[in-house]
Amino acid sequence: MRLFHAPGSPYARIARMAVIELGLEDRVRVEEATLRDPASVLLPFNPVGRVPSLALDGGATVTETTPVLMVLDSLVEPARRLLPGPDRPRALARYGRVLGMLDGIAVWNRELRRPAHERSPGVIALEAHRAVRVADALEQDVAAGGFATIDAAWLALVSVLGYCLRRHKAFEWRQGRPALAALFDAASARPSVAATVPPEGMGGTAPPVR
Ligand SMILES: N[C@@H](CCC(=O)N[C@@H](CS)C(=O)NCC(=O)O)C(=O)O
Repeated sequence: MRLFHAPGSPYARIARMAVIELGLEDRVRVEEATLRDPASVLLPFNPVGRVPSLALDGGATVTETTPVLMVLDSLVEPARRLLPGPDRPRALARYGRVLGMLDGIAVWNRELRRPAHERSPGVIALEAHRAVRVADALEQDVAAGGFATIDAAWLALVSVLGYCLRRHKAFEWRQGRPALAALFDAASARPSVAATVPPEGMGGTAPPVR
């Protein structure tokens, strides 16, 4: 099967890390696709045109991070799976919380990429507050021992934090959040994390939010 990704995508990074964590490199070919491009190799597989997209050998293409993780998980034995089930409500809550933070940061980032006169200060302020609020809650959770297992929530957390360091530089999450910083630094040496670091993007023009 083929996993389409873009090197800067934090969603696709979750799927790419999952391939490595699950030991599926021999079964899943990871291929780069261009985004927002009518000539993208992805479009014949997925008219949505977003990554991650997983083209299965049988012809179906699964898109959106969580369904992609469901397929990858199905390829390994239950004990090794990354997505928490409803029998692990705290882990599931963590995964949803981090995905929600990532969705908000993606909106914030998209707003900052518009020409200055097209940006919405209201949207930027809303998303900045959301990111601070969730990051503060995650800091407390990690300090209390949360995110100790390498699962989908952990992958999503590492991906969103790395995205902010490398690409969405408007949010300096490390400031005042030592538990998140320690988790991220420890994670960085892990092969799935080290092999998927996004390329550096440009910083914003506004002072960063903490
Ligand atoms: N909700 C989707 C979000 C995926 C997403 O927004 N991917 C971005 C890259 S970070 C994308 O492919 N954008 C291209 C586009 O919007 O056309 C998921 O969970 O996978």
